[in-house]
Amino acid sequence: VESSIPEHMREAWRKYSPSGFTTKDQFETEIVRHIETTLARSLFNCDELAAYSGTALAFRDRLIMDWNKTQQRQTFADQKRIYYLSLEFLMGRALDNAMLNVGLKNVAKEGLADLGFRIEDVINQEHDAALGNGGLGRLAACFLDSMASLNYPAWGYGLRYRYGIFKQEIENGYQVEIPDYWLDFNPWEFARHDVTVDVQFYGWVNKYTDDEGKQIVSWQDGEIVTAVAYDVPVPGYGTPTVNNLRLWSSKASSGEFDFSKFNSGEYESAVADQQRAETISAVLYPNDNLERGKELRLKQQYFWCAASLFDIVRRFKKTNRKWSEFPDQVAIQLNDTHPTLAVVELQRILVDKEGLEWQTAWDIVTKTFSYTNHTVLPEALEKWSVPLIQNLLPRHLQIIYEINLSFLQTVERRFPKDRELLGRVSLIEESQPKTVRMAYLAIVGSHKVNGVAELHSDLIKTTIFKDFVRIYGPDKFINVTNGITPRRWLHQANPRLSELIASKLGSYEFLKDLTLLNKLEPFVDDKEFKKEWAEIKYANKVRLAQHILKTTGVSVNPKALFDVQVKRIHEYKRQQLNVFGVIHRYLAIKSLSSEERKKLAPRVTIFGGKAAPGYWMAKTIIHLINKVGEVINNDPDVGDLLKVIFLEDYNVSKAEIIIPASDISEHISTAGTEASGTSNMKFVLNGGLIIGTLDGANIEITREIGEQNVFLFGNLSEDVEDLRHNHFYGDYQVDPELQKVFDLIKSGKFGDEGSFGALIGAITEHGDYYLVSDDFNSYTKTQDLIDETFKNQDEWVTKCITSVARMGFFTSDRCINEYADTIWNIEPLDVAEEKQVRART
Ligand code: 6GP
Repeated sequence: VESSIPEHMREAWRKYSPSGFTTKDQFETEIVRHIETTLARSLFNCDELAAYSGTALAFRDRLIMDWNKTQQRQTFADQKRIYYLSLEFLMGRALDNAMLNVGLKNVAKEGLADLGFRIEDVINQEHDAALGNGGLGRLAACFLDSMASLNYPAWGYGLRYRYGIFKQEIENGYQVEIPDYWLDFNPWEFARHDVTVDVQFYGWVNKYTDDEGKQIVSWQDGEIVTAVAYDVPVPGYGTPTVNNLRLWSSKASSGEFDFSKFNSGEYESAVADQQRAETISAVLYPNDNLERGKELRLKQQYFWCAASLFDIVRRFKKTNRKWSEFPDQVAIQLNDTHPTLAVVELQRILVDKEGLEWQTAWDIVTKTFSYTNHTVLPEALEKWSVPLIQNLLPRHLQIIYEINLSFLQTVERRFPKDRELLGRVSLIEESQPKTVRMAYLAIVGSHKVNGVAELHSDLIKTTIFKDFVRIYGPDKFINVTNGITPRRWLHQANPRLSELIASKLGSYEFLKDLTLLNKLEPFVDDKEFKKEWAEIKYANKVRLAQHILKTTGVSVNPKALFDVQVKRIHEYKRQQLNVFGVIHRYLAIKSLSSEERKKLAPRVTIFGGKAAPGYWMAKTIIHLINKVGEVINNDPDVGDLLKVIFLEDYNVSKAEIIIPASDISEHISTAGTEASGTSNMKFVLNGGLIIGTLDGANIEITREIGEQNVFLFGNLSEDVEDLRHNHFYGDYQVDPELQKVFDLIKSGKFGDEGSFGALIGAITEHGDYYLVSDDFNSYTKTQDLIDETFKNQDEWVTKCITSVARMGFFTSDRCINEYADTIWNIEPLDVAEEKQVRART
């Protein structure tokens, strides 16, 4: 490398290269230095935010050194890397995670105490990095943690949004969205102003034959926007590996506004150009499981794919290998179809820029890419309008048509005379306007396609991708059941439980090998252990109760059963079923005498989650929950027997408080609609039980922990189609108990009869697509069973412990190893030597 220091001068570098703090005194030295010099503050004006900043900077220094070494090690090792392309990374807070992964949280705790701070208060100063909507984005974050913890040479590539997912406030029971400007002080990113890529948009395609008779295709003119790299270190747990997450930020290609315009007095248009460029990475689209086909979104996708591909190809070219070796060095995972243009972009680079033959290039492309599908919901499947692509990416549209042509020719040869098949699998849908089916393009451009839980992977093979299974054979389509990182979701979120487990198992090794949890099972009869277990759950509930009181003003009894449903608000996730169930319970309480009421089990039903700003039904569900809460929480007949809470602004850091405090959590989607779900795993791992439908990963969780430990209810996915049909054509009637709930809502008891009427109408008049009425009876009966079971606390705790002991399968480490073995064909890097060096120093 041109810019490296000559060999004879490297000794000085090595001698002075910092080694980072390990002791409390060193930590204090570092934090005070950072507060006084980096932040220019002093002990006379050091608030908690300054203490957070100083702590973060001290830990960052440590991470950077490991990060640099990791990057060097991976370059020297020169082995295959995995690039995880995701438009969303829902990282949450970084400091606590960094402290735990580096293994110096206690040092920091004591050091901060010496300096006058409580570590919890310092951690709470951090703004969540919320560059994602929900499951898909959080999965990407868990994967980064596992890839680093397992020492895989892995990079994440995403966008550096200036605004993450909006902050949610509840005003008069309605959701209000507040912009999430999160970059004021972000010590976890490094601007690489020297790592830039120019990305082209619009323009036109010039095809001609050069002097040597060669066909040249050149994409000309248009607009250039510059991508600037921002790198975020991703520390592994208990390993020197620190991987890189590279996020691209957009700016005008000159870096400034146009001076000629500026000097000639056209200030506004000069600034407008600059702002248009910056708009590309300005804001995360706030839709979960929904695609809206907006041009700016397509621009985001191409901008990010083009910059990432350029970067990956640049890195490969430094190794001076033949192009045929590209797939031996590079694996690229498409996190849903959002990065599918990367397939087209790589083909463009290889053919137009590097001069490879079409078929040679295409073989390289398909060996490189693989695609994960995260949903079967039709409204979430991306389809881009052909005229839109034509205008924004004229060359890419040509390549898509060429890919389609050669694909359809292959299909025709294999299945002659099946014209309908050709129409069904064409990458182009003959709609008005025509659209490109991105999932089909992703399948054709990949060597493996996976779903995220067994049922989901079966469903995509038998429904939306059925024809492609016929064409490619079944081996291209596989299942990789999702997982979660036990570092954040057990050790960080629930430190006391983690400690209790470690005390029984003899070490924290289970955080690296979660199957070791099975050694807990013999302790289900250990009285003392069970007592401590229950105490920890209670303490977590007290903490959540305090949070509820502080944020909603409602006081809840931590001895009550805490029933939690936190996730994005969506009709398919059926928060409406839950709130109708709550009203049903309210009616039941009201119908009892005060003597009878004493026998009931007190319950707190807790909701949390954001609705997409344009999703009116979801917003109406939030409104109903809040209004129901107002009535029930203030009804003296009810008292502690039932409280209904809506927690504002559900996000990763709030999940870390809520999940460990749950007794029962709800995963109640219409069967066949939730691809996997991942919070179901988090709740069970934290000693909570679940009520759920036979959907997504609930099925596998049940298989692992045993049917007696799960509260299952509702219709099966295979019956959904018939039931829906019956709503229109059979002798269909709404469940009578549910009808009573509707009557109460319609009476105006909770206000706003008009919009709540639409929620009811979706069920009574518009076919009840999500089967709320069909599942209502089974749901409420199962809730009654939960009440009964909870009364026997000893039995309840047994179920919880047994379940935790059997959750080993659901670590994202297992999941990442499966991807590595069956899709990416990559090996972890050996870090034993590095660990020894570290142990000596
Ligand atoms: C989600 C699925 O809805 C969820 O079931 C799954 O656990 C998660 O992905 C991770 O696999 N899908 C999305 O968030 C999404 O937007 C396009 O899919």
